[in-house]
Amino acid sequence: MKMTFRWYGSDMEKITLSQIRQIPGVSGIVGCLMDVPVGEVWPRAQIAALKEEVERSGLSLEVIESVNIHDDIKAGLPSRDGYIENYRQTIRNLARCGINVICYNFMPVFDWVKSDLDYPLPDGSRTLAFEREKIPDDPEALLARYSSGTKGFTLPGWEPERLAHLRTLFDLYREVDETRLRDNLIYFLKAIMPVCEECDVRMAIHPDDPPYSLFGLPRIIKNRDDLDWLCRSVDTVYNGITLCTGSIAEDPENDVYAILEEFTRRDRIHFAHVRNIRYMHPDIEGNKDFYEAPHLSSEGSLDMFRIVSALHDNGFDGYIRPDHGRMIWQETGRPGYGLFDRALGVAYINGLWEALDKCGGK
Ligand code: DNO
Ligand code: MN
Repeated sequence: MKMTFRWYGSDMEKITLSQIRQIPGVSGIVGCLMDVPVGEVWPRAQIAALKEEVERSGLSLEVIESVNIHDDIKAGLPSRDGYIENYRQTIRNLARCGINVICYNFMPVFDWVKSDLDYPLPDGSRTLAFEREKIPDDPEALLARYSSGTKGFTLPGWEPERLAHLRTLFDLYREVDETRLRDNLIYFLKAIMPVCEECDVRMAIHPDDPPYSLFGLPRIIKNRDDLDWLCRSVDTVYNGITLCTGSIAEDPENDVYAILEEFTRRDRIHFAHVRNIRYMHPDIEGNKDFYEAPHLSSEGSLDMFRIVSALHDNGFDGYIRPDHGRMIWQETGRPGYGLFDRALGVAYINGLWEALDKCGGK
């Protein structure tokens, strides 16, 4: 297992590489180029500069999150081939700079959706939360709420220049149901796999967050069967998964432990996002509201020991990162991506891993 930490770049956030370097056990950064518009080729010089900056601080850069997919590819428009060609070139450029894993998602229009970016917990910390009834019917209203709640940060997948045309984006998907979206994902994967094989770069799809439909948009990476379909449809290790425990478990019907075990054994999990969530109303049938809890098992609904064991005991040797953290100790910044709580997450996951290594784990 290689412990990593997501970092948006020195001009995008105030957390520094030297701070990250001081979190025990973190060996690498999960990086990105936030200023390349979706669909364009990531310039090699810019990737190399990022790599150099990260390495100068004693960390490595082997994972990218995310190289986002242009909506024309997801919607299957004729113009997709040009964007796919760009994506292939981006993979080559990343490979030349030593990148092994690319995280991406295939969610139409939006990346993750939450109802609150600043949900207060009894201990005074703030976290991300999802309450179904707080999600407006009109996505424009959600967009307005996000713009005021993000304190000036651009959330990945919520680029203002793209979402300025929200209606047009929604129109693109009018005819795209789950079947069409699946076909479009396979078309994309088949086109890029030869480049991945040649460059030894593993693709790792992030599950839909939340793993069910919102605003009538199709969702195709929601559960065990979807992941199984993905792996079988393009049957190579280069077609892999970012297993995000929080996202998968947002549907309480998903058995996150069994999914981790199965796909680790199948060698398809190249990257793991490890976080805990707490279901708010587990007693109400069908209710899926949750907030993102501290990583510690007793603070949430997931058993983190079982989660880490599922990876450890099945030979996981990919990249791990703590997922979103709460805002604690007066920290302010990008929602979900403070320094302190994520550092606590790293320490805790490392502690579980060490215990498994020393006693009990296979
Ligand atoms: C949230 C993340 C997602 C993830 C993308 C991957 O913080 O887990 O935004 O980066 O969905 O493409
Ligand atoms: Mn995640």
